[in-house]
Formats: sequence, structure tokens, C-alpha cells
Amino acid sequence: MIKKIKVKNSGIIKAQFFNDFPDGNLAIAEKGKSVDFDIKRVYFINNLFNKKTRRGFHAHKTLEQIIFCINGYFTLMLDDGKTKQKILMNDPCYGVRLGPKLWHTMTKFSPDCVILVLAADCYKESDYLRDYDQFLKYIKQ
Ligand code: T46
Repeated sequence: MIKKIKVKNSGIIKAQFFNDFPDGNLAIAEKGKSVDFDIKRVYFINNLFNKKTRRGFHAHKTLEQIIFCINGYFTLMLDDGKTKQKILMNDPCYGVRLGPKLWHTMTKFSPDCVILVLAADCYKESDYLRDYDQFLKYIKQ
């Protein structure tokens, strides 16, 4: 997991983490601490056994999200239209801010990978830019 993000509208979020329990670890993402928005939606992605799976390949117009890999690993690619950055997501203590106008892809999942996303708004298909050329046009507006 890298500690520095070069692309716009992103950043590393460090969850509060307690690993001093003999019975396991506890990680916390809380509004006002590691999260700076009201969480309206939480979703997770698992069952990533197919090596060819590719997810994401879109940007959001306005949505703020934080993505965590809470088990296993995957590759997150961020693209703000100028700069691209690949991040190996393999540490459950660190999330990545997926801000607006950020093209993102998720690939190379370990079979045991579990992704957790905190979102600042409910699902709205109209907020998605699912075509890369449309994304480039949108960020130039
Ligand atoms: C994102 C990345 C990180 C819903 O109906 N409600 C929801 O809350 C979500 C997240 C999805 N859907 C529907 C929309 C599609 O028909 O589920 C289907 C699969 O969604 P999508 O292809 O967008 O899944 P991913 O994994 O490519 O992207 C998801 C989120 O949609 C997206 O906001 O940033 O995870």
C-alpha cells in the first residue's frame, strides 16, 4: 500500500486501528475522524474468484467515497485526466478517497478479496460517467 497519492481528488485515509487484542483486530472509520462526510450508503464487493474480473471503469460527477480493501488485495488505478496512479490495495487500515471526477478501475483481485466502500450519497446512475471520452469532456467543462 503506497502512502502518497499524486492524482487530484484523492488521498489516503487512515482508519483508527486497534491490533493489540489477542482475539483479532478492530479498524474504525468514523465521521469527524477519518471520514469527512456523512455516510449515506455502504456497500461491499466479494466473491472475486474470476481472475478476469474488471470493475469500476467509471468516474463520478459529484460523489465522495472512501474505498477499503478489508481482506486480500487488488489493484486500484486512479486517473484524474492528466495523472494516472496504480495502487496496490492490501492493507485494511488504509482507505483511498475516491472523490468526484476521478476515473477508477479495480483489477487483479485475490480470490479472498473483500472491498468495502463508504459513500456520501445514495445510488444515482445519473452521477456516473461510464465512458472515458465522456469523462475527459466532463472534466474540461
Ligand atoms: C464505485 C466502485 C468503487 C446499485 O444499484 N446500487 C449501488 O449502490 C451500487 C454500488 C451499484 N448498483 C448497481 C449498478 C449496476 O447495475 O449494481 C450494478 C453494478 O454496479 P457497478 O458496475 O457500478 O459496480 P462497480 O463495482 O464497477 O462500481 C462500484 C460502484 O458502483 C461505484 O460507485 O465507485 O464500486
